[in-house]
Amino acid sequence: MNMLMNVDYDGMIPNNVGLNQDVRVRKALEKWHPGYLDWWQDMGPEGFQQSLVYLRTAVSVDPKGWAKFDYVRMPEYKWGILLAPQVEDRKVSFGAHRGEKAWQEVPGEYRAMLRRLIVIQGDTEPASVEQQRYLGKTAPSLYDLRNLFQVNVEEGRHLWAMVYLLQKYFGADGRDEAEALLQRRSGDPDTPRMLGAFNEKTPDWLSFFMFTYFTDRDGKMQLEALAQSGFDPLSRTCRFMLTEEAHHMFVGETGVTRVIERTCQAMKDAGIEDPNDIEAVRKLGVIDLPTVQKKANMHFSLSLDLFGNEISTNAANAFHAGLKGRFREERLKDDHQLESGTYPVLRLIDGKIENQDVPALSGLNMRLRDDYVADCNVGVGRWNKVIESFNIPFEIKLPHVAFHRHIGEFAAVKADVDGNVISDAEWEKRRIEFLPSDSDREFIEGLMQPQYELGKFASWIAPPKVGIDNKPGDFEYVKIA
Ligand code: BYC
Repeated sequence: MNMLMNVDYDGMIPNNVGLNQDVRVRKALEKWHPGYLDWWQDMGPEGFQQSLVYLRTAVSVDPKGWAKFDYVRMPEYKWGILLAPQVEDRKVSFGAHRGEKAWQEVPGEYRAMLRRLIVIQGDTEPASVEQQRYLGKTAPSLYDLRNLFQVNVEEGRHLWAMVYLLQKYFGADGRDEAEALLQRRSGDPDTPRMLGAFNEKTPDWLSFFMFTYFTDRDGKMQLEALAQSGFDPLSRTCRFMLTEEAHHMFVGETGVTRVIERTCQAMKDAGIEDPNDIEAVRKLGVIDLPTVQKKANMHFSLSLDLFGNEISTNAANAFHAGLKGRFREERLKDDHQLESGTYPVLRLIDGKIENQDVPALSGLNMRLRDDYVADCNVGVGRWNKVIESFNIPFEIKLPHVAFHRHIGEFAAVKADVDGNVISDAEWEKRRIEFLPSDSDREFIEGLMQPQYELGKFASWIAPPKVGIDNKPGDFEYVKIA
């Protein structure tokens, strides 16, 4: 099958869902479009709307070649609606309906639950664009500037993806939710975004890399779980979104790697052996490793909150209904119904952190979170390999899951990075040992000076190993207007 043939690329909304024949949905989306563009102008990348950016645009859903690269002004980006190809005879693969035909329409009894999942997913996409909107002003290179904008336009496309599902399958209330997605604002005290981590600031580029490493990886896990959905249009949408998501995590992982590499190189050149000699390292115009660790602590703990509560009836119901599965459900060897059986969950029991076996269905948020932590550790291992290659005695470690939490049982206590419960007073005293302090923030802020010269990079970050789309090091990724 030639999947390219199914994509209508010339209309106002490129798509492979037959919008041309679907007049009602097309009209609804065309009506939503101007509001989206207003939102993009108001809340999208500040100061670069007229610049020409070397971006990839999804033009097909063929895994072998789905994107084309070209210069685009961001407001003219083609935000298309692309679903992974329909799998013939796809079945619901878990929950009470396991083995039944996957649904092409919303099952009435699950309508509210499904809408909630889609709205929460949709809400995170524009939120991240809002959080990152000032970063262009301090980009460490044109390469990084382009990557930021690539991530931003694709998060915009992911919003379109969720809005399509709302408009197509949820009638008037779907339309209202689609509007509301353009009204909420990250960090706004009156109309905040729905999940905590998406109301935090992304104040500097190290935070941006940590966000794309840790928070986009939550995105990956949640999308993987929704890609299992028995509601086929949601599954197909998420499967295609995951193709784009991989680049976002690449930006995060390689971004942090390049920061670490530059720091280690500068330390070596200056003959500094002690990674904790923060003052000496900072004088070199690079970010000391303990501060990198604190940023990781911050973004990892905020991202853990996105997995919800330890014990979750919502998660149990969504699995039972066949709407949200587990990570790589099809590879797991059990009955895929989980009506019996348990899962070990770290809980707060009488003030102590202990493992407890809970009904497998109730522990699903934590199961996904455990898979997430394992996935996070893979890249952390690669960061440590870089440090090791310079013979510097320092290891980046992910903090304990009880550390710095705002959602779930551990929100009730203060814990150090090793998971020891500590008093409020001790927490206040040691907080800056674990999380960036005002002076850490000021130092990083001071380093964040834009570097827009062709092929040049800011002092605190190494160049990438290879260019985007195999372009040479001095390629003009953004023609700043
Ligand atoms: N903040 O039963 P529980 C991405 C609420 S990131 C605020 O544990 P559940 C991206 C919860 O709503 C992926 N409130 O919840 C990354 C519930 O309230 P109600 C985004 C929270 O449903 C980077 C109550 O607490 N996608 O794509 O099992 C850039 C009870 O909680 C939070 C999804 O998240 C929180 N953190 O789990 C761009 C997928 N956590 O409704 C994009 C869809 C919980 O009872 N969402 N609450 O009043 C879900 O699967 C689930 O809703 C959650 C929460 C995992 C978020």
